[in-house]
Amino acid sequence: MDARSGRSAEDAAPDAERRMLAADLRDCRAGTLALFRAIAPELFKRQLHPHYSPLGWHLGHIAFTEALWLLGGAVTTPALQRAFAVDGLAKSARTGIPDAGYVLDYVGRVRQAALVRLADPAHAIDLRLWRFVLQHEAQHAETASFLHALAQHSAAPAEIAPDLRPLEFLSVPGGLAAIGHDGSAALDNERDAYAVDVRAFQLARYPVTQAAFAAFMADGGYARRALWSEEGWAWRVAENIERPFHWKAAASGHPVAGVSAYEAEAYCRWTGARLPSEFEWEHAARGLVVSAQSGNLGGLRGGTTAIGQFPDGRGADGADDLFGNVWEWTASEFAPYPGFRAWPYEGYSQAWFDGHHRVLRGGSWATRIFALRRSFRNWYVPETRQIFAGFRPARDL
Ligand code: AVJ
Ligand code: FE
Repeated sequence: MDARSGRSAEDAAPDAERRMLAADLRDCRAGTLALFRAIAPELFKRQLHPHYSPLGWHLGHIAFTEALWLLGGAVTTPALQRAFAVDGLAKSARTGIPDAGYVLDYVGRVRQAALVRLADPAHAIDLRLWRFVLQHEAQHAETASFLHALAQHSAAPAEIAPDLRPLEFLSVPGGLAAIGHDGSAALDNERDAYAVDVRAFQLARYPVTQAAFAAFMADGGYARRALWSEEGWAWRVAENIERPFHWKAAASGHPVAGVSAYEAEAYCRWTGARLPSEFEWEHAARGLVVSAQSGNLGGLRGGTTAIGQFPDGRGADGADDLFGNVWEWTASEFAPYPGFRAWPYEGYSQAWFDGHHRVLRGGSWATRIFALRRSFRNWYVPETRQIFAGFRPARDL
């Protein structure tokens, strides 16, 4: 609501770009607040896993980042900076953040100040920066979604009947693949857009289902050393991993979720395949534009859905579920594209071009559509399995 005119942010926005931005900001924020309303108060400051900050930290960090880039740091006090800046409190000390009510008030005051600027035609806005902040919020909201799932996680093994049928593979023609994106929503790691020569290959039509993964497990996949990389086996043994993290009952036709890149690769070796490169994945998604119809997206369905439900999201070669449902591990290391320039700060992407991070593509059921496109790159270390990630194999032709 524009305090002066009393009109909604969209109506108050002086031009179409700002109106669209105002609408996306409102939608994103509504999703973020709905998520935090569903979180039990005692979870707000609790560290649920040593690798991740408490849920409440992500909410405060969303506001801190918005104030930093859109308000020049206004509204944020030194104490709030210390609490919610990435280089503020150590992760383990983030249980000491302010109470939920105080954080929610901070979030609201930052947004109010931002909307005043958005509604003011005299205030020039950097569309790319505002879209960065929007996507930043959406990404932390997805992190809060998987942390919330982690808090409700039950270790009870679900009985999933193995599907022994061979996977369906599609042929993807080779050629010059259009990689990356230069539009105002593009993040620094998607630039500069360029062409990559991709050889013809085969790609599984669907992400691997729980039932198909159960066949790997039933055949001793977790115990067979030969199926695992050196690193993967050492990790599997050290962490005593025996099944996917988000392994859920009565969902055999859903994509397997909560597997690491190591588990994905072991399955691929078991079936005589491999993970696709991120460029092969982007090529298979050529021509697709993300919309609410292209996949299970936006947290609208509260979890994964059975494969093959979104024909509007079908790729040119017939691949389904490319967008949403589960992120898809690729064989690609997170690395810069030619012409890469760190923006808006080095810590966003550049810090993670360290040879230890893998690219994931396609978004999950919790990913917001304005924080996803076929060129969008997510990245995590290969042993990560709390995120909503699965995979689909590829084969050389
Ligand atoms: C791309 C999701 C791995 O959460 O660390 C958010 C995105 N970067 N704030 C992350 C991000 C800075 C990043 N991921
Ligand atoms: Fe962040």
